[in-house]
Amino acid sequence: MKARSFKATSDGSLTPEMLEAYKEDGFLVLEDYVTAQECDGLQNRMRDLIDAFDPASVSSVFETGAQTHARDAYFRESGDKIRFFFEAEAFGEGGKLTKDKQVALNKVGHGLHDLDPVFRQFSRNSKMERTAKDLGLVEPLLAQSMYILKPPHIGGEVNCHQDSTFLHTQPLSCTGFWFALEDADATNGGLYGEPGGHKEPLRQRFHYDGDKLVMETLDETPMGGDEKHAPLVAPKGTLVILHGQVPHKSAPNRSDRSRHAYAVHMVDGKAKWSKDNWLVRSEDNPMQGF
Ligand SMILES: O=C(O)CCC(=O)C(=O)O
Repeated sequence: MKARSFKATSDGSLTPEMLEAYKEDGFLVLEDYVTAQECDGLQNRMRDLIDAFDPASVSSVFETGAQTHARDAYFRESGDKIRFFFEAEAFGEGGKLTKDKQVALNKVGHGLHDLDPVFRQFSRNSKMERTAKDLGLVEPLLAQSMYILKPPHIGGEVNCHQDSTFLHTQPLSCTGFWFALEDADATNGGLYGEPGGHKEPLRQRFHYDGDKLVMETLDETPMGGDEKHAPLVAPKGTLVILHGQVPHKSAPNRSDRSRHAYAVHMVDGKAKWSKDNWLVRSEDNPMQGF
C-alpha cells in the first residue's frame, strides 16, 4: 500500500496530522514542498557541474583491479568536498566507461550544501528550518548532502538501511530531507520505507575503527522484507522526511526515465556527534545550521 502523503504548508510548518503520521510511520511525504522551477534550478546546476567534471581526472580511482584503496580514499575524503561517484553498470569490458557522463553517475556528494552557491541556497532557508524544528531538532545542523541521479537503465538499487547507521549521534538524531527533483515512483527506482520501522533498534553502525572503516552489527533483528515496505510515491517537488532509524531502500531504475533527487541529512547540535563517524570535517570547518 502506497504511503500517505500531505500537501506541504507554505511556511514549512507541520500540522498535528503530519506530526502524527511521522510519529507513526517514521517518514513523511510532503507534496509541493518546493516548486518545479526550484527543482529545475538544481538539475541545471548539476548538469553544469557534471559538464565541468572530467572523468579522466578520477579514472584511476574507478579502474577495476587493485584500486580499491584509491576508491576508498576518494569516498572517505568526500565529506567536505564535491565528488562524483559512478554507477557500477556504467563500465564495460576492461573497466571502460560506456555511457555519457551525464547518465553514468550514481551520486555526487557530500558537501554540496556548503560548497556550491546554488545548492547552498536551496539547502538553507527559513522554511526548511521551520520543518526541522517542528520535527524536534533543537539545533539542526546540515551534516551531508547528496545529489542522487538514478540514471535510466543502470540506476543501481539502494539496499535497505537506516540513516543513523552512517550519521550517528547520542542520542540518535539523524533526519533525512529527500527532495524529488523528478517524479519518483515504483516504475523508475523510487523510494520504499517500512512504516513504523523507526521504533525498532538501530541494527548497524558504519564507523572508523582505527584507520579502517567497519560495519558493526549492533542488533541482529532483521529489517522488514519487501512485504513490509510501502512505496513512497513522490511527484516532482515532494519532500520526503526520513527518520534516522526508519528502514528504507530504493529499487534499481530499469526504465527510460532518470530519477534525480537531492538529499540533505541533518543532525541535532544538541546531541553528541560520534567522532568515529565516517564523515570527518576539519576542526576549522564545523557543520553549520541554517
Ligand atoms: O535516493 C535513493 O535511492 C536512496 C536515498 C537514501 O537512502 C537516503 O537519502 O537516505
